[in-house]
Amino acid sequence: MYFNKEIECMSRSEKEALQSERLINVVKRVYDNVKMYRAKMDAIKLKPSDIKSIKDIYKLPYTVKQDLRDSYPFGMFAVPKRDIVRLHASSATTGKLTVVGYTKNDLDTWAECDARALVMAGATPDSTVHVAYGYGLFTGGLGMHYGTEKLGATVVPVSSGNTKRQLMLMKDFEADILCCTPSYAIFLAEEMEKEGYSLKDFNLKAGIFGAEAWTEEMRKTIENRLNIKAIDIYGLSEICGPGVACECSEQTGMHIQDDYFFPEIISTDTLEPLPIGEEGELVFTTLTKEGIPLIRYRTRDLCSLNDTPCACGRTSIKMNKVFARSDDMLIIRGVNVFPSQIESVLLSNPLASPHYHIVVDRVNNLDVLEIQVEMSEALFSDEVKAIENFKNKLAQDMASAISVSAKITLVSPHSIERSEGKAKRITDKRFVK
Ligand code: DLL
Repeated sequence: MYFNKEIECMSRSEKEALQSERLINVVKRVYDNVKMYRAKMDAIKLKPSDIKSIKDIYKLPYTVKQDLRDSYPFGMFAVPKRDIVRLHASSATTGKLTVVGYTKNDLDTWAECDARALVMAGATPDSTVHVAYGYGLFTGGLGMHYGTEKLGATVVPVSSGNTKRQLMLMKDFEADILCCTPSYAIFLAEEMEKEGYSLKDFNLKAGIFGAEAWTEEMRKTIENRLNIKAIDIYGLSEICGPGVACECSEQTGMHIQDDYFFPEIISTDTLEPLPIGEEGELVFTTLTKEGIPLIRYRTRDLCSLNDTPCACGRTSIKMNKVFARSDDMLIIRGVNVFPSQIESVLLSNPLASPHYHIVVDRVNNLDVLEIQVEMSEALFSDEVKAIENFKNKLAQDMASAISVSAKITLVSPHSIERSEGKAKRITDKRFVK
């Protein structure tokens, strides 16, 4: 089933024609209305008329998060403020927030993306969709909310927090689709057990999980514990929010809504575009956005694209799972380590729980990596020898996967802080001294 078969199954050549027409148009609009783009294009002597098709996209300059910060709050808007009907902003650990503004058409496009995503995950107009992403300046809650309404399904706008009440509502309202971060899905599963529910009490079929990186091993863990299909959804507020891309039931990469968002992968070293299939930084150009159109926006997310035809019949290009943000890559004693590698090793061991925290420090000028892992209840009540064996095995597996030695610290069940939104899995003490 599709939400918009005509677009979702459009031939690649028709899609390319549509992308070309839209790119020509958006480049004209940003040149005429956004000072920063005019300056960037003038600096390289590029005129809007030089962009004749989507193939010319490589001529255009990149946009980075700092551009948005420098133009805080509304400097990159391409329409008068009166045409903006909603603002969102993404949290900043340092510096200013990045603010995005949507026109009525932008909101409609975004809802369309999430309606398509919901159908990909198996939702129908008869579904009840439990939205446990946060509502507010974060785009997760409202994005999935309007997508559900556009599909004509029933939305439960529960937002994040109050887990006991979430479980009660999920059961009583018979939600078949759950939307939240993957880390919160694990927490919900744990709380279900704790509160004495059985999986039979729920009507859940699928979960639409995103907003943070998660591994295939985490997917298996969630699918087993909740007995649902766990679907990956990707997005970022700068581009619109959740729904820029989403998996279908084949779970072989996320279909990018490439009639609206044109993807590229570039090398983080040379910034040159890379061929399909190679890993690098994901870059998006918004083809129809009015409020704050972005040209070749560098997302900092690392992944690869995949254009093998999908068994579901959708023709869009897909993105493979994001394995890291370039900002999250840890360099430990000169070796690049991605948190996702650590998660994969942990969750490949059936005795480990999906709760962990990574601590990096510098002791006597040497980087030290510690991985705090929660023991499962079964392991916790096991003999000391079994616990020792588990710890040694984990340390060995970790060293061969990430090529640096890590200190494994086993902690008691439920001692690592649970997250209701994006999980914070890393403390890097090296840069806070
Ligand atoms: O996290 C939007 C969203 C909400 C996506 C709900 C999916 C579901 P931001 O707060 O702007 O927006 O954060 C965007 O989160 O650049 C990625 O680093 C990360 N991210 C989002 N989805 C995924 C995913 C929302 N499926 C940033 N896998 C992005 C890996 C993801 N990382």
